[in-house]
Amino acid sequence: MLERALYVFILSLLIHLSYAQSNIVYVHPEDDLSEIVKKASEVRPTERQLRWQRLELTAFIHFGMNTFTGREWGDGKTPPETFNPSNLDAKQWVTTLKNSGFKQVILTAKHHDGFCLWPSKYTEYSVKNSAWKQGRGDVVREVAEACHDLNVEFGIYLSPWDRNNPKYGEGAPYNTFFINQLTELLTQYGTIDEVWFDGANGEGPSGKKQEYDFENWYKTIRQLQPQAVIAVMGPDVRWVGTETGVGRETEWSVVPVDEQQIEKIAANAQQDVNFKPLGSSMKKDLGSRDAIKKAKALVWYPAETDVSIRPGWFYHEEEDDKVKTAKQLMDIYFTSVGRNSVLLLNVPPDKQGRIAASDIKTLMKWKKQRETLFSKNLLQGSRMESTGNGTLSDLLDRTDITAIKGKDTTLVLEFEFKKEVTFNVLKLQEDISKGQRVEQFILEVKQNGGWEKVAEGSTIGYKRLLRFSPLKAHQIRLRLYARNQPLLASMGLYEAVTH
Ligand code: FUL
Repeated sequence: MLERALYVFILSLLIHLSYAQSNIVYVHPEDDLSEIVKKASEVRPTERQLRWQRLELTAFIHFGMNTFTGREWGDGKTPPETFNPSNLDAKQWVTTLKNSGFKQVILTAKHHDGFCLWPSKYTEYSVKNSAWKQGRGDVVREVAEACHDLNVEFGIYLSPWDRNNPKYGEGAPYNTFFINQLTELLTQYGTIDEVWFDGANGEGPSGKKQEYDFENWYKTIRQLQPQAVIAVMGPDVRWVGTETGVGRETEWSVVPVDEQQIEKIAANAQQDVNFKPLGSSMKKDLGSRDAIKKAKALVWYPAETDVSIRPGWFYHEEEDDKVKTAKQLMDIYFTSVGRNSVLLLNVPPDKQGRIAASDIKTLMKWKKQRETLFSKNLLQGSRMESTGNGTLSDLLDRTDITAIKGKDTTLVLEFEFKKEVTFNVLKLQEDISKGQRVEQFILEVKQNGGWEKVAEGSTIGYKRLLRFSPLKAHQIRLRLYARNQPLLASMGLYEAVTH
């Protein structure tokens, strides 16, 4: 009898653990909203999603035939000899990006024109028939090696839309060709950390459109590089919905499972140069109570914000004076990383095969500004009182594991400073390894004996950054309201000096 009870207990514990730690949680028809909300708070990222989210800053490299033709979308007809960088230096790309704080680089191994930056066995349209290095070069290898040598993660962009390949539009033969190309990339270049598929699905050389076999492509990736996240036409990482660097203020990483369906993603994917996504990402909230109340299941599906440092994705000389300024990049940092998403910033090398001096200058200036801004956390040396469990030193030292845990679904922290502080930036981080929970946060300042609200927001997630006009205070208070016990990982108050 006792044995049976123990058996039932262990079994239910195991079921509970696997349920509680899952990346997907199913909703039953009889679940009421409070049950659904609780379930949402229990959805967790997979290991690969968590590793990816912690990167914060990732870089895109758009480089290829378009670099030499001045186009954004090539038609696949430009002769391969046209590709001829005079001084390609992949180490310079990766070093520049690493020095500016990027943790991962994604290279356009093949863009829509079908031109391959590696000598693929399955097409003649590649570097092997270019003038560069008499056809013996391999850009993918050079970038992969530079990344691995410099300890920067490496990802590939492989465009499903191929405007050169005659098989495109024929169904199975193209999908097999695509898997062959994927296999080359996933087996010949060491570890791949992200595979990026965009949704463009135009006509091929035969005038036909191709039906993509995403399922088998995903299987190939999981088999060959299980640690790689698949974005954004993929199950691990979601496109935020804009290409301006501006994400949602309310950004839930837990969303209804429908958001992950290929048909839905495809409807919002770019189809031609003038394409605008159907839903305005700025208005549409994906994970609030209202958005999840009718969900069949809830999944962890976090947002990635992609934007280029220049007007175009590829390098064009005439845009040398339109490189984003350090101030613009800082704004983007606040509206992407600071809104619970990972930034994917594109920095395209020029015709020589080098990142241009103008781009390096702005990247380094922005890096310095970030370092200066976050160098001094004003909460250091304050006295903290909290309704939860945890200490101030944990809150200041930790970045993404629980420092302070609420006793119920709320958490209130009060800070008293030795002398008045001036601040205009607030940083908050949740321990997302256990889910995303906070629905509302309020920052208050003590004034004339009472608390005055000075800033507020909805979601926190991995990281939330808010900027406001400078405030002076002797005492401040933070109030959190969550879907479950809040797990605050980190908090900071800073003073950004604006020039
Ligand atoms: C889009 C492409 O059409 C653009 O050229 C660019 O590569 C962007 C990142 O993805 O879908």
